[in-house]
Amino acid sequence: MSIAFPKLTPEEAAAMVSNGDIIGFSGFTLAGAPKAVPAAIAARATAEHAAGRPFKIGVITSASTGPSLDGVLAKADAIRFRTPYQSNSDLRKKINAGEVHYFDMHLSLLPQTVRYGFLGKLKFAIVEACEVSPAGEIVLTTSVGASPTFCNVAEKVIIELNHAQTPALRGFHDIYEPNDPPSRREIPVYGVRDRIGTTVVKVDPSKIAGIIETNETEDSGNFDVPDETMIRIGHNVAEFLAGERHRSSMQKSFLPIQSGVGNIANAVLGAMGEHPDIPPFEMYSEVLQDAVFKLMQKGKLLFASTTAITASPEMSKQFYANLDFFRSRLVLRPQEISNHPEIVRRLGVISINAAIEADLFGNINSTHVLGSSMMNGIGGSGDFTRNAFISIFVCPSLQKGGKISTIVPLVSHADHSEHSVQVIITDQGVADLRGKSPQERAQLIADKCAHPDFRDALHRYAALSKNGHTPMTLSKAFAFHQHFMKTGDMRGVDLS
Ligand code: 0RQ
Repeated sequence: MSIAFPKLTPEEAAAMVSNGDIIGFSGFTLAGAPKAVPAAIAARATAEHAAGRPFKIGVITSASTGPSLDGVLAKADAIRFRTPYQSNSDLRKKINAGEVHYFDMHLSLLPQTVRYGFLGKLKFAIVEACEVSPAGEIVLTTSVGASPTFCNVAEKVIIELNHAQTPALRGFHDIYEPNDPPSRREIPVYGVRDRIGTTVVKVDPSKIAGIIETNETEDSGNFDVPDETMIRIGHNVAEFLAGERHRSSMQKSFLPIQSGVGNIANAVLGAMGEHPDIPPFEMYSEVLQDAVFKLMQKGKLLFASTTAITASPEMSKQFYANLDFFRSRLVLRPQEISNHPEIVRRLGVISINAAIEADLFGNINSTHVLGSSMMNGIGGSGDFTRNAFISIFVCPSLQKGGKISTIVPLVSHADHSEHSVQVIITDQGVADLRGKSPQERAQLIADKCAHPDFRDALHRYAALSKNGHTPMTLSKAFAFHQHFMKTGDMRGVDLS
């Protein structure tokens, strides 16, 4: 392929970046992020700092990226602000030390927030591609995320053409951007498989500042082998959904599934695949992990819509070895479409996301440990939860060797309110909160979801409140957390 654009080294690309620039990078849950230019920007920051000059950039991505982007930039103190989602441990440390300004956003809203100009003017979009045409047609790699918007709004586009990614990825993507208000129309996705856009991102070729040719493998991780607790959570979810076919209007056809990131999500999907009463189904989700590809190979998953593919190295090998098989079974959409509330509600998506903690009323904390330490971010969990046919949260009843109860009187940070959360499932059981008052919810959640070590304490808490609609006692609402902060263990909490 002839390249009509300036060929740059990563260092030449990094030299174009100035202190204070805001950059939109491709990359969603490690998938499809540029790697060479971020490393060169980090080296540039280190050199500038050594020379006594300030150098920090605003970093907007689609979702989390790995050590090659968030990691190197965080370690080089090169990040002024960061949004919308992250999961890299080096960056997390800087965020929790107050050295990086991080703001956590619903992922479906990020592209329009950028287009509306709320985050400032993007100087560059830096995106990974597997093919670029002289006409400015870019074939993205393993994620779409917000890249079409970044390319659209940025002053200049820099492309990492990664030869480790095959151009045979062409055809997986479906690129579509809605108009902004007042010209916004409905988004015409009426079924999981509908394609409404183009296979390439089209940019004005004069905006392409240069191309960096690379040969870099994806940042990736492995999933833990599910332990006993995860297996029980997976079993409880699968049993609940199998039963739901008889309880609700889902009798005729099973509805599309959304599933979050991480080990628990992987285990839950695995369990759904094994359950004899769950028929082959479809997914309308934002990220596809290993379990999804296994379900497709088994014929249990018929089709998946997503914005990113986040597979382990072993599963990636299988994916690339069977591209034609997967091409006919999945579509990669922009996150604005994969997570769009309008479509989630229209399709009747069943959302399954993991929680850090849940309270007796059904409020969910997805993001913070002990109210103040950021873990990852809300990601797309809010996009799906608020609009789902049934919204489910899962978590183990205990964390940190039994010292922490994930079921607490009141969450220490609220991401999803009792009004959006319908079902909570732990290794202990299922609390179906639909149609339940706060008093009923508190009893159900303590009985069905809490670990026996904490059940009595939770009931004692609920019994403290003698008046009012919601069994809340403000002076004791954080007793579990306070006891942990004092003793390193929630067990033995005093509720007298
Ligand atoms: O800590 O890493 O030190 O072992 O949190 O927890 O149990 O391994 O579970 O990997 O599935 O992650 C909610 C974080 C769960 C994730 C969360 C500690 C725990 C462990 C990880 P270690 P597990 P998972 C789709 C939708 C928010 C975004 C979202 C997440 C580590 O699912 O980020 O859903 N979700 N997006 O020990 C102290 C507690 C804890 C706790 C967990 N109560 N107190 N530590 N941990 N609960 C994806 C996107 O939108 C991109």
